[in-house]
Amino acid sequence: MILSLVVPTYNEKENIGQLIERIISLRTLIPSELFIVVVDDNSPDGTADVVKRLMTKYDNIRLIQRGAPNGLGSAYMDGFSYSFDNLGADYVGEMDADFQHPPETIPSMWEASNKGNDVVLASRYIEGGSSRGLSSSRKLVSKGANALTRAFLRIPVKDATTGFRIISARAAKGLFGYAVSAKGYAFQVESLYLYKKLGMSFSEVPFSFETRKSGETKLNFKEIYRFALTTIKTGVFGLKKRKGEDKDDERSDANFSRFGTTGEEESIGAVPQV
Ligand SMILES: Nc1nc2c(ncn2[C@@H]2O[C@H](COP(=O)(O)OP(=O)(O)OP(=O)(O)O)[C@@H](O)[C@H]2O)c(=O)[nH]1
Ligand SMILES: [Mg+2]
Repeated sequence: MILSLVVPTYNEKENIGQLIERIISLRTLIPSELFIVVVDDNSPDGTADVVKRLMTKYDNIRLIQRGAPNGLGSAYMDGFSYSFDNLGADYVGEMDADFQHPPETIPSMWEASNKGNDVVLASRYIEGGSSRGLSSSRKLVSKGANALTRAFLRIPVKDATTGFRIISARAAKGLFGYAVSAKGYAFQVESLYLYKKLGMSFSEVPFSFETRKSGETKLNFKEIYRFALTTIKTGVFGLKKRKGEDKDDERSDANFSRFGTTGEEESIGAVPQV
């Protein structure tokens, strides 16, 4: 089984090297071929140089370099696309570069994946999990985002906004057929919504969300606003199938030009819930 962990980075020079070393030290606990795919958006701090240096030491690291910050969603989509096309991945993983997602949780996530779960979420909000790395204001945002997601998208999990995940190829490949958000954190709930509509199985394993080790957050008010709007829109209108190069479609701003298109226009799950 091939697992490809995708790690988006923007100015994570202080974190990414240590993170890669720590993931690699767990290799024997993850009985599979493991790749780490870093998607860097031309970080001015030289994050990519750290990754390049480690690529001379380890043969299972890949680096996708993009021209400018282009959002979390599109970074994951590009990382997934690369993992399927070039590495033959059976599973893809999502994690932050800043140690908020402790690599030591990966083995228990991997175990849950191997029990046949398509979507394995590392969860702060089940027994054994915690969000101690979040400030009280960020806790409020996180709880609010989860409440909004529950109300509008009805996804059967406790932590719908977690960014620490392992997804089966059959689930993640479903994303390429739909107009999911290219930008930002909204991708996380839209993708879960789609997995639910595609009938995928879910599982949550507990983890402790830690404080960012170094560097600065990329979460801002604009992101929170976009997240809320996208969650509500998705709950009400569902997700559109991708229909090619429609420049007027606000959601086709996705930088997914090399992904397949369906030519169809119907939505999935377009059931008004409010
Ligand atoms: N390639 C790429 N990576 C990004 C972009 N935005 C965020 N990231 C990375 O995505 C991960 C999550 O971003 P964070 O800023 O840590 O978001 P967060 O965890 O919600 O915020 P903090 O709690 O403050 O860390 C980090 O590894 C970032 O470097 C982007 O536009 N492009
Ligand atoms: Mg973070």
